[in-house]
Amino acid sequence: MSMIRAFIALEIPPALQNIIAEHSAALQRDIPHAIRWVAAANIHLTLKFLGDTSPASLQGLIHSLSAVINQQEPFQISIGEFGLFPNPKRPRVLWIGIQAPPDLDRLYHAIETACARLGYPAEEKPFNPHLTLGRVREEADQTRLRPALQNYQIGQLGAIDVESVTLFRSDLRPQGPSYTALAHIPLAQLDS
Ligand code: 2AM
Repeated sequence: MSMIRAFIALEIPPALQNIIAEHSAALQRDIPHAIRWVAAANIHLTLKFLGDTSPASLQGLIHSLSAVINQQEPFQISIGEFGLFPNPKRPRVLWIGIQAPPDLDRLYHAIETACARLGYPAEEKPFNPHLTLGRVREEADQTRLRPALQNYQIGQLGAIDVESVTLFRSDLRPQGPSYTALAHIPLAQLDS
């Protein structure tokens, strides 16, 4: 049975994806060819990269995730400001930051623990929530890239109500990855 490349993420509403894409397009005019940009519809906040997962294990995975995600109350996050991995001197990944209450960290750790119980390797790096905008090409001229990124101000872009977590399937294709939502797992329902 062929494996599914899976990951768990928060979806970004299309209106915000489009605002982000406008910034990518503006930067692209300044630094053409330097960055492989993430398609607007593919921008998300990764919580856990699972990698190869057997289709037979998906129902169990969704069940275990639901049990912990259902315990968390909805919350709001804001997005804005640039960041660079691993450092601004030699950037490899360009991202937009997340401003979030401790709820996001709690959600992340609950998912990490549920996945560890199912045998997925624990993440070694500390959680650094971000939205990847693009990845710097090997051949990019860093002397042009750095000032362009440092001079471009992105500011605050908006807020997102986090009410569910999405399990995604990723299919790698020559023209770029294709992401398909396999399940939307809701946070706790608030009494109205
Ligand atoms: P990102 O959030 O930094 O972009 C789907 O591949 C998502 O899982 C990507 O958005 C990616 O990171 C994240 N991811 C984390 N670890 C990964 C890995 N080892 N291989 C591929 N993607 C990974």
